[in-house]
Amino acid sequence: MRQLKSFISSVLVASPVMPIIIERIEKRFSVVKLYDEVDQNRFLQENASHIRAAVIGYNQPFFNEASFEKLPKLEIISSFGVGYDHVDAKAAHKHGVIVTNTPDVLTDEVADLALGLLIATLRRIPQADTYLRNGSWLQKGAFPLSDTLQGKTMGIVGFGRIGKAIAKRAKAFGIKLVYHGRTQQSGVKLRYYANLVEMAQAVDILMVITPGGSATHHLINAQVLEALGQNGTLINVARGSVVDERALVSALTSGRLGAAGLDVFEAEPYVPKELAALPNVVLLPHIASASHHTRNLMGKLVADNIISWLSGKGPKTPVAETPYVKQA
Ligand code: NAP
Ligand code: 8YV
Repeated sequence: MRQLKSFISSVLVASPVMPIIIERIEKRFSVVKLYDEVDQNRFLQENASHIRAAVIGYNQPFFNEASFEKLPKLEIISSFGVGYDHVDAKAAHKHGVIVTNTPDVLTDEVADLALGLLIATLRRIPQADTYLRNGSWLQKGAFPLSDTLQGKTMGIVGFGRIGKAIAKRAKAFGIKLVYHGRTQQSGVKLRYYANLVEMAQAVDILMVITPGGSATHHLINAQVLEALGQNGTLINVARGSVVDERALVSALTSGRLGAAGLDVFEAEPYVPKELAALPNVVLLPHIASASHHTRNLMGKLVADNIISWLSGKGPKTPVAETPYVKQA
């Protein structure tokens, strides 16, 4: 069993992450890769006294109440991605641990993809590509006419950083916009709907971009999908948990909902085969932030949160549940 030197502050990496993160931290601090250890529990027991910081990737539910008990010297968890529903941030706060995420650096990339997915879904771009490649254009003639962006009203569910960046782009396409969130935002001129079902009734498109977690679990349920209706389109770039997937499959299969474009799913990377078999959906493997440019910025911010903290300068982007209070 490898024993770390006692005077070193170590950064724990629970599961594989982008190399740029480790390379950046390793220049200043000692990094321990838990995933390389055969007996991980024993390794943690023997080295817990040196581990002050941890890096965690998306959807790696390592940090819960039990892991905080195992790491009494832990001060900060730097999580990859803006969404951090895979980390129990309230438990972290209780144990005096700061959690950081990667806001802002991915906002434009995700908003670009959301618009791309919307256009692909309405104009059936992937289906048209398949139609050409499989010889249907030659055999059957022109691809069937599609739906349009023109004259549409879109309701944004979650009008935060990314929601606003999506709105900016959608406005340029001439789409009318309204929004829903838990509270009406001052200074926002768009119509606000406190009631999601009422908004779904009033729009052609629902664009979902809230955080995941228990507060938004199945926010888009059968009633909301019913209200969106047979000519309605659902786009989800938030978290799979926000949409009741069974209700969605049922609405799409029966024709009670027009179409859907999905970047996220309830049990990733599993995607229900009923969804994959439908002709009126566009499915993406959680790629909204997945460009070299943006993922590198996210990785750099993950590392910089740790470096800044261990250098005594505080975290760069702490989440709301674990605010940083500078010691006097
Ligand atoms: P943000 O700035 O915090 O915005 C989140 C918005 O959601 C806020 O306007 C908030 O408004 C609203 N909201 C929160 N809880 C809600 C609830 N229970 N019901 C209705 N609205 C609620 O976050 P962001 O940077 O825009 O990111 C949003 C989310 O997008 C992330 O948390 C992540 O899950 C997802 N995301 C996905 C990808 C991807 O690859 N597909 C990439 C990046 C982000 P109120 O507080 O007023 O309710
Ligand atoms: C990433 C995301 O795809 O930031 C988020 O919340 O969902 C995405 O940017 C995710 O972190 C997976 O690497």
